[in-house]
Amino acid sequence: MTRLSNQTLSTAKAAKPQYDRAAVKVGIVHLGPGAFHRAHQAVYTDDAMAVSGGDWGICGVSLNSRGMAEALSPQDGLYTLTLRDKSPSNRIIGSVKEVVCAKDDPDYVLAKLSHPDVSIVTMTITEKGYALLGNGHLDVDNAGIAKDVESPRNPSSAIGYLVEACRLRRAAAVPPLTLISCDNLPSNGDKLKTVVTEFAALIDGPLADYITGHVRFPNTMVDSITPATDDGVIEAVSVATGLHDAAPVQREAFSQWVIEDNLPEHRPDWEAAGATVTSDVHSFEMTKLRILNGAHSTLTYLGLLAGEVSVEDAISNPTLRDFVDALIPSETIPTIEAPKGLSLSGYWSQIIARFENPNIVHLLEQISHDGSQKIPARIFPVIEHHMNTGHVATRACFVVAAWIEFNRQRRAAGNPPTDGYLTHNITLLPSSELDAANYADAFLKIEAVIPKKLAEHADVRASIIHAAKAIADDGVINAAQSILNP
Ligand code: CS2
Repeated sequence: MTRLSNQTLSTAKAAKPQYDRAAVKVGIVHLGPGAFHRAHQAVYTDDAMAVSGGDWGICGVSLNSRGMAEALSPQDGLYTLTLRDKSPSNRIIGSVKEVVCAKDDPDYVLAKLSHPDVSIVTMTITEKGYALLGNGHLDVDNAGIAKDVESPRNPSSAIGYLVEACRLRRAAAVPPLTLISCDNLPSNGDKLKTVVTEFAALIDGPLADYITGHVRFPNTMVDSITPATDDGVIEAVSVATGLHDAAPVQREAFSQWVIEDNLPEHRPDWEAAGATVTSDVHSFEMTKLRILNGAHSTLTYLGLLAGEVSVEDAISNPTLRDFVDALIPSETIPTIEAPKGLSLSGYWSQIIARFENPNIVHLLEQISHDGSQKIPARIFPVIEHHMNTGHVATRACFVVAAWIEFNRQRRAAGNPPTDGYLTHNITLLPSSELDAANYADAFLKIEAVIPKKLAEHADVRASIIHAAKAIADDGVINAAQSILNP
């Protein structure tokens, strides 16, 4: 079958970029051009160029894997966005102009990052890409960071590249960058600023001052459910569009991007594409992380322990649904300061409907990865909030227990690890031969992951250990039912 590319684009049976793509220059570098970026920020940029123009082509940079460059280079960066909702639709996105693998050509990547046409770097490098310690500081012992601090002119980590790009721009008097984190972390821009400046301070004090004073780090909230692309999606896209696309992306129709109003004047017209620019990004991000992502992690660990496969399966399981629909209103929502005018119970109802979308198969396995980087943003703050008012959030504690028990059972069964941070800290991991209660007890001592205050709270600790034992002894469904109806 004919492949999607510049040459064949006109024959695609799908919506096409509505601007002169050939004339557009690269103005954005994106680190981590996986499915989420291409289904989200790249679509906003595509729409922004269609409405208001501008040289906002994207150069996607994969730090390690060649897969995306190999898939998209023969397609001139073009790919299909397939929206899976009541009325499915296909659209070719043109904003990504090129994709490169940094390992293959680091000089090219640094030249792009320091080019005067480029003024914005966006990134989806996942929670672990920030190399943050539980205490909010840069993990200088992280292997990638330690190597880049040793040899900062030849970076290989995302943070190393960003710092070197800032150095090159400062030295050549090229205007400073705006660095936009699009990962699911609370205060993602502030966290990015911390790790970038702490790294710079280790190698060059004045560079750290320049970054603090001149580089912008807006906080953002990103949202759109984007399951990984599989063969079924590739096949369906080729049937629908008449062209073979090796790297299409699928997502739900819903999409939201809230960006802190700390953007430069010269930038894509993302608002015209539906993004919200506001001073109040914090409440949006807290709402989304604790409700949507918190519910995702809940359904994931409980669901996988119960033998469910997808988010839709899990939300259709009566006990899991009752559990998450009790947890969010009773324990999560009371901890959130809602964005002005937003009803949190209405927001939660919409999310249940999104999870029920029958046109999307979102694998729990995908969401289960890197729990040690996700649970601290999604569930711990709920437990801590209630601790501060003298209560134990038993349902949220149950989610932590399910995550720990999932981890124990997976390891005991000899499955390969899917949590990079835990693997990195393997020496601290308790033996998976321990029984559930002793494993949970030992797991709660991993200081880099579990906040001390939480781990040392006798009632919270007891609640988590009790739940882990109940899950192991009675099965997750019975255990969840007894938490719901004590
Ligand atoms: C999910 C998110 O994989 C996960 O951890 O919770 O990717 C989620 O689908 C997105 O944040 C939705 O915007």
